[in-house]
Amino acid sequence: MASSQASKAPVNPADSVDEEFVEDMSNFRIHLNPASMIPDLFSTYPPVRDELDTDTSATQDETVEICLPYISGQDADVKYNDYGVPSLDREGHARFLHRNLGTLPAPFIAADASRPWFLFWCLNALTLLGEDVSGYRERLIETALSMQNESGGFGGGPGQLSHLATTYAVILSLAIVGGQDCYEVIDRKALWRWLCLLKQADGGFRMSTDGEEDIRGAYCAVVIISLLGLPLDLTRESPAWTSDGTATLFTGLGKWVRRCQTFEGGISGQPDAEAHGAYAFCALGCLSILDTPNRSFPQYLDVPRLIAWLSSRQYAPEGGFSGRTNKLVDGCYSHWVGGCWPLLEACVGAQGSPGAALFENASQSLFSREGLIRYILSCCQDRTKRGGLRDKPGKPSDAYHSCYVLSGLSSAEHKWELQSPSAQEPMQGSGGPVWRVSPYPYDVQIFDEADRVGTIHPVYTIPEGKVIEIQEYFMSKEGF
Ligand code: FPP
Ligand code: K
Ligand code: ZN
Repeated sequence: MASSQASKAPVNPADSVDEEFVEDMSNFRIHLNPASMIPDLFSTYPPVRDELDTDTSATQDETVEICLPYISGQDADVKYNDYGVPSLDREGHARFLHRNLGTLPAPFIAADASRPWFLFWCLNALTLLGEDVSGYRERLIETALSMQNESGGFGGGPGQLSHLATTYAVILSLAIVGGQDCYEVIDRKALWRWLCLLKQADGGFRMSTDGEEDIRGAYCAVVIISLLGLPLDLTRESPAWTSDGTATLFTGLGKWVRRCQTFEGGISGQPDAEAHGAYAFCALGCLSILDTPNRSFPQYLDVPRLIAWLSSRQYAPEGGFSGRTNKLVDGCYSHWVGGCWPLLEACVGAQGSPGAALFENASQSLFSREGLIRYILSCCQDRTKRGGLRDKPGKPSDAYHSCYVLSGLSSAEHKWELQSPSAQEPMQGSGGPVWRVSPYPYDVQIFDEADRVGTIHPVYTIPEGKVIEIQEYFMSKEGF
């Protein structure tokens, strides 16, 4: 083409075919492979590595080996954008999640007591993907009713003992789908009486009557109480009831949470145990409801040491978070650890607090959003027909990881700000500070706009509009 045109017109040297130049240009295209668009930090072996040979260092090395081809853009079957980042397979993941709400194969019998969790994980993940879940309303209501006990709370299935985790999962599911018919499933009076039985004299909550007392209980209980506007008064049957009548469902809870901060700076499931990222989120979520983060965090926690520990959870080159010291990166910690950052930013960056100057530059962050987004989009997607999101390459996708990987992606893509944090009232009810969300103001946005997922409330982890709707519904109701 070029040469025949060149013969009819005055010769422009730029039009002539230079074989050497063409050769160079094709080399140039090779240089433009995704790896060249990815910072060395995320595409090469780590500059510092543990040289003491232990099982821990060996599995860490193996994990880097497994993840590197994915994060450094080496997969010939994957289309990368200009930053070497693959796109989100929305359709594949949505299909996977809808299937997980259907009949599951026999091996899932082991997860029978976690059926409420499957409802929450799938409904929340689908909502993050922008899917309409209102079609599940009737089935959800029927299922939730079958799991509710007259003595209060929800079990994992019909005839199962009420448990705080399954109760939390059912209530969040009902809130996600929303509407009066969903809300009215909940027997709030029985639920309140049951929560009073779980509340302990030392301030914490058990997961079930006679069950273990841990920080999941502290988080799940305050989420339920504040979403449903339950009274804080204790029944006389509560182990935490005091004869002077002053103790409430919240009494001593902050102090109990404080007992879970460990020598490492992280938070453990109960006092004197090992710090874990999932429990850090429970602690911060709980304290964010008891009061605004800029008051409640420093009141009960050593915030700088917690930030140091949480920062150590992000690894390079993987880019994602681990759950605890000396353990491996895993997609679900994109939420459990990733979800701590907006809460901490609200604490450290609050107007008038000493750290506020840190956030004067709007795109300042306490963690590497780029690293997390690279890990999620490169390593956590099952790109086969199966779809769904996962812990890491080589692990099967599942509903749990789909929910928490997408939740973490949402947190990395958005900026949350707590407005008017100087209000004197606790966060429950109206008139308190309001969380506001906007797209994160990246200097350079490495993900495509089409891969922006929905937003979830940084404390309640479900779409923020759904939090307001259920709170307003019960606030406008007289009594139970
Ligand atoms: C260790 O698993 C995991 C834990 C000790 C905590 C798990 C808790 C949660 C995921 C969430 C709890 C929160 C609520 C609201 C119920 P592992 O040893 O398999 O993983 P690891 O090696 O990454 O630590
Ligand atoms: K894990
Ligand atoms: Zn995981």
